[in-house]
Amino acid sequence: MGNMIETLCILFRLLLLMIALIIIGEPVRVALSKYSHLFRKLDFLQISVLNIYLGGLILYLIAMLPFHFFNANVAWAITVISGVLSIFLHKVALKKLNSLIRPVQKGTIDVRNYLSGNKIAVLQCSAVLGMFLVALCIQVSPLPTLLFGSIHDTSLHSLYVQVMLENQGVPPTMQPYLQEGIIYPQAAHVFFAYGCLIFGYMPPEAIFYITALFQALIILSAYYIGKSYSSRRLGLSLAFIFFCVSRWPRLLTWGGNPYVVAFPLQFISLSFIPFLQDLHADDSTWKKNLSLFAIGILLGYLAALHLTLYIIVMAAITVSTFVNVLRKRAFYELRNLLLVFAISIIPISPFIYRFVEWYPYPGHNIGLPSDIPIAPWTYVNLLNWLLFSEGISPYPPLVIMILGLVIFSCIIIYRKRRQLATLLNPTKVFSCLILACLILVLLFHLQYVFPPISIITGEAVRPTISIFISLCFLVGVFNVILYDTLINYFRKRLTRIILPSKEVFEKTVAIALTFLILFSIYSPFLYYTITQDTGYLVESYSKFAVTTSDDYELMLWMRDNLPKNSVILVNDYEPGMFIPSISHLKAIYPWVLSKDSLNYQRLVEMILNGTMSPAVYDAMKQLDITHVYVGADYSYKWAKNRKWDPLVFLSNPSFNLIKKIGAAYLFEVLYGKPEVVYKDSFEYTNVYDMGWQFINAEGCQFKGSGYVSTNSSYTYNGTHNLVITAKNEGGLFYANRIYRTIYIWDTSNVTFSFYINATAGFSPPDALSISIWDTSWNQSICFTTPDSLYAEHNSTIILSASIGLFSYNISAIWQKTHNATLPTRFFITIQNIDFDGVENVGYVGDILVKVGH
Ligand SMILES: [Ca+2]
Ligand SMILES: [Ca+2]
Repeated sequence: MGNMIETLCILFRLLLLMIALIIIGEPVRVALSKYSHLFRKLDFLQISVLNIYLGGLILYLIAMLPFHFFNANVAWAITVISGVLSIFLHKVALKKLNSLIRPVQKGTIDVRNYLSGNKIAVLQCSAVLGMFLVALCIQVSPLPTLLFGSIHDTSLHSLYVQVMLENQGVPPTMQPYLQEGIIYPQAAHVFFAYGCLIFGYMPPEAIFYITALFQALIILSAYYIGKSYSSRRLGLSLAFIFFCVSRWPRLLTWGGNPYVVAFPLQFISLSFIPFLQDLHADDSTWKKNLSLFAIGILLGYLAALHLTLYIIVMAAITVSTFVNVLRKRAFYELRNLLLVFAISIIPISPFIYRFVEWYPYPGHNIGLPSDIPIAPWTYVNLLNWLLFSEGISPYPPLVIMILGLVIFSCIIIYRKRRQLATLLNPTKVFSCLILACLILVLLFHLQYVFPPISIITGEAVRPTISIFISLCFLVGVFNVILYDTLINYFRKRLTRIILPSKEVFEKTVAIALTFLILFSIYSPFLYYTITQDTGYLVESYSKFAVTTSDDYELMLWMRDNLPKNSVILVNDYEPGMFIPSISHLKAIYPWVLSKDSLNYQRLVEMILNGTMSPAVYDAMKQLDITHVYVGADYSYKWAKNRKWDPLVFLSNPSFNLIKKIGAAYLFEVLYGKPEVVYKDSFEYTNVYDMGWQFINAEGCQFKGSGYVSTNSSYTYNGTHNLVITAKNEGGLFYANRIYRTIYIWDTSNVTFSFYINATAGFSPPDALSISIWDTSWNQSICFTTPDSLYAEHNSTIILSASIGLFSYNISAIWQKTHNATLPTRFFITIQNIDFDGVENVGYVGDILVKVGH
C-alpha cells in the first residue's frame, strides 16, 4: 500500500514535469510552425512529445550560456512565462474549446458531434495515450523499492547534475569534486537538473525517475514518426510495437540515462528527412532556410543529448540523401545535408572545443591522474550479444516470435513493395536506417581490424540496437499491411453470406475478426509486458541499484556533519559512489575515467584483501584521504564479491569509527602505525556493532544461559572490558562463544596478546579460552585457562594463570603446530565453558594483533 502511494506520487510528479516541459516548448513550436515548414498538422500527442524536446532545448541554451542563471527562480519564471505565452497564442482555440464545453447553443459545435465525427481518430489517440500511461506505470512501479538506480551510471550523471546545480549552468570542469573537464555533452542532464530545481529532487532521484518517463515517452515518439510519415494507423501500430515488442529502451536497466532520454528525439529526427528534399519549392527562401536552420539545431540538440544516436540519425539521413542523389540527381539535397550538418555542430560546439583543446593531454582530458591506462575498446561479438544475451528480449519465447515476425515482415513488405502507397515513404526511411546502422557497425569494427585508420571508435552495441529498432519499425509497417489484407479478405468472404443491405454489420464483423487475429498474434507480447516486465525491471535494476536506506541516511549525516574539505575514499562497487551528489563532499573516485587510475585500483584491491600494509597508507596519503566509506551492499560484477569488509577497519587503531548506520560505516583515517592491525580494548557498549558475532556452541548449548557484553568490572585498561558468561543448567556443559575476523598483511612475525580474567565461578574443568582459527574452521591454536579439558590437544597452550596479560608469537606456534604459515585472514574466538552450574563470569581485555618486529 505504501509503495502504491509512493508510485502514484512519482507518477504524478513525472506527469507534472512533462506538462511543464510541454508548456516551455509550446511558444517555440508555434513560432516554428508559423515561420517555417516544420511541425504543421501535428495532433496533440505529437505536440506533447515534440514540445518536451523544444522545452529542453530552451533550458539547455540557458544552462550553456556562461551567465550562471540556471537556477530555481529562472526555471520557474520560464515555465510561468511560457504558460502565459501559450495561453495568449491559443486565445482563439481556447475560445472555441470554451464554446465546446458550454451547453449547446445555436451555431456552436457540440462535443458529442465532434467526437462522433472523429470517432476513429479519438479512439486511436486514446489507445496511444492509454499505452503511454500503462507503460509509465510499469516503468515507475519498481522505483519506490529501489534507491537511486545504478551506483555507476546514475551516480556519474548525478555528479554532472550536482556541479550544474552548484554552478547554475554547465561548468567547464567537475570542480570541486574532480579536476576532470566535462566533455560529455550535457543536454540530458539539463532535464534532470530542471527536475531538481522544480521538485527539489536530489540529483540521483531526478535521474532515476526522469529516465523512466523517457522510457515511456518512446511510445508517443513512435506514434509521432508513424503519423508524420503515413497515417495515424501506422502511428498506432508503431506505438504498439514499442509498447510491448521492442525491449529497447523500455527494459534498459543498466543506466545509459542520456541514451534513454535521447531515444524519442531520435525518432522525431527521422521525420525531418522529407524537409531536406525541398518539397516546398515555391515557398520563400526565408522559410526554407529557417526550416533547415531549425532542423540543424534540433539535430545538434540530439547530439548534445547522445552523440551516438546523433551519428546514427545523420548516417540515416546521409544514406537517404545519397539514394536520392543517385536516383534523381537531386544535388540540392546534398547541399541541404551539408548545411544541416554544419548547423548541427552549433549546439555541441562548446564540447567539441573542449575535446579538441584537451585532446593532447594524457587520457584526452585535463586533471586526470597520471597513471590512467589507455586500453583499446574490448571486442564485443554483436551477433552473439543480440541473440544470446537478452539483446532482443529477456524472455526466450518472445525472441523466437520477434525473429519470426521480423523475417515474415521483411518478406511481405518486399513482395508488396509496389502496392505500399502511403506506406512507401516510411518503409524507405526505415530501410535507410537499417543500411546506415549496418555501415556504422562495419565502421565501428574497423577499429579492431585497422586501429590506426579508423576514425570511429567506441562501442558498437548502440548501432546494433538501432538495427533492431529499425526492424521493429518494419514490423509496424507490416501490421498495417496485415490489417488491410485481413479486412479485405473478411469483407469479401462476408458479402457472400450476409445480405448486401447489412453493410455496417459486415464491416463491424470484419473489423472484429481482424482484431481477434492481431490480438492472438500479439497476445504473448501483451502477456509478458503486463505480467512480467515489472518483475524483470525490479530484478535487473537491483543488481546495480544497491544503495540501502542505511547508506542514504549515513550520506545525509555526512552532508550535515563532515567538514567541507573532507576527502572520502570509496569502493567503486559500493553505494559510496553517490557521496558527491548526496553529501556534497569529494570522493576518490566517482564513476569517471579517474577511477581507472592504477594507484586507486590497487588501493581498492588491497583493502578488499585486507592487506593493510604501509603501501595502503602511502597511497591514501598521496590522495589526501581523510575518511573511508564502507557501504552496506555492493553491486553485481560477474558473481565477484567486490565489497569491503568493515572488519578491516573496525578496531584497527589507524581508523576511527565516526558513524555507523545499520551496515554502512564511516571511518576517519588516523594514519597510525600500520604494524598494529587490531587493538581492542572494548571501550564501547555493543560488541556486535564492532564486528563480534555469536556462534552456536556445540554440546548441550540450550541447557544453559550466558551473555556477552562490555562492562566496567575488573578493567585492565580504560573503563571497559569484555564480559562473557556461561552457566550450565542441567546438561553436561554449556559453552558461550563469539568470534570475529582478523586481517594481517605480513604472516612472518605476528604477536598476539590479550588480558584474561577467569576467576568468578570457574572451577575445574571450567575454562575461558581464546583461540585462533583458520577461516574454514579446520586448524586452530587455543590458549586456555589451567585445568581445562582442552589440555589433551597438541594445539592447546595452557596459560600459566587464570588472570593476567599474555603475549605470544602466533606465527611460530602455528608453524610448529600445523607445519604451515599463519593464514592472512583468520578468526579469533572467545569461549566460556561451564560444567558445574555455577555461573562463570569471564573478562577479556586489550586484545592486540601486531605484525612485524
Ligand atoms: Ca578496556
Ligand atoms: Ca562454574
